[in-house]
Amino acid sequence: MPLSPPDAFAEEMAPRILRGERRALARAITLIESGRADHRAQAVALLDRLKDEGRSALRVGLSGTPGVGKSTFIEAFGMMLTGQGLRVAVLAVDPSSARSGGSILGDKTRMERLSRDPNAFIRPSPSQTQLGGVARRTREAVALCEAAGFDLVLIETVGVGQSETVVAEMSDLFLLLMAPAGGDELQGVKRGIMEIADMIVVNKADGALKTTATRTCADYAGALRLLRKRPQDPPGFPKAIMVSAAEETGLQAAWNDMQELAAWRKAQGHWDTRRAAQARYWFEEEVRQGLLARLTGDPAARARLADLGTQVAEGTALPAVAAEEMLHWLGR
Ligand SMILES: Nc1nc2c(ncn2[C@@H]2O[C@H](COP(=O)(O)OP(=O)(O)OP(=O)(O)O)[C@@H](O)[C@H]2O)c(=O)[nH]1
Ligand SMILES: [Mg+2]
Repeated sequence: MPLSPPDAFAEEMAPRILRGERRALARAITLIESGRADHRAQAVALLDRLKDEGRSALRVGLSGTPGVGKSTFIEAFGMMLTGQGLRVAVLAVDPSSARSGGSILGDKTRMERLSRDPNAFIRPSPSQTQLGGVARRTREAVALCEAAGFDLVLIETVGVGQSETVVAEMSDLFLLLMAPAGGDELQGVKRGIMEIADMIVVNKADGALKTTATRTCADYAGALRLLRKRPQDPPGFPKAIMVSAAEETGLQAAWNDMQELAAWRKAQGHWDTRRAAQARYWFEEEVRQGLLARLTGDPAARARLADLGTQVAEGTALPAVAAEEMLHWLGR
């Protein structure tokens, strides 16, 4: 099928996205994830066409180590919200090494009820090699979900490595899902992750784990109090709470907390400031990735890099001078 020109495509697709047509949304996200230049042009035209519609969802990042209960939580929490008449989209950013191809199947079965709910939209992470690449596209998928009228966009990531930071850069609120654990394991939580969390949600507060969960929650609350106070936090935040995704307890309280935090940030102007800073971040990230692609994607650039590298290795050029020459060449 021949591709329609970007503007014509955007004109045709935009009203369908705005009506919340799931098939149109899924197709547009596929385009966003595509590596082809003509797909890219269509996707960008569509995003550009939708950017002034002024629709805004609450974007919530959710991270946690494998097995902590992210999928179970999203299913229970999502079902609760759709039950209240809200529309919920779920996207994922995964560092590609963290999961095998089985993840889509696994998540669809874990979120079985939610994936059949007409008021929910679930999109697994695309398989790409670079976290940066996946994340940039997920951020655009968030924008599409927003235009499609979702009230809440949940962005899930497995808590390994850098993906939390990247997800936090596209979220209004960031939740860290934790399992009940002994005191020693608390030490293992990286400070940087604690610092970006708005809420630490201790899951599995049920059955035999409930006592441990209570203690873990108190420990995290204590640890959060020791962190530097951030201007974007009202009194009481960041906070640690307990839920059981399996028994569906604590979920409404978690939602109330999220709404309270979001409302406060909006009223205080932190919301707009943060979204503006995020837009700047993604612009710069796009430039960085573009430069990198030019460096590695173009055979002539690779040849030039190899050639200059040889000169450096042989001692006929200084690394700094050769780098300067390379950058000049790229920018020509
Ligand atoms: N007791 C208890 N078990 C839970 C709860 N939530 C999840 N589990 C169990 O924990 C295991 C992992 O749950 P998942 O929801 O698949 O965890 P996940 O974080 O999505 O894991 P990955 O997708 O592998 O990163 C499953 O066996 C769940 O049944 C809970 O609230 N209480
Ligand atoms: Mg999961």
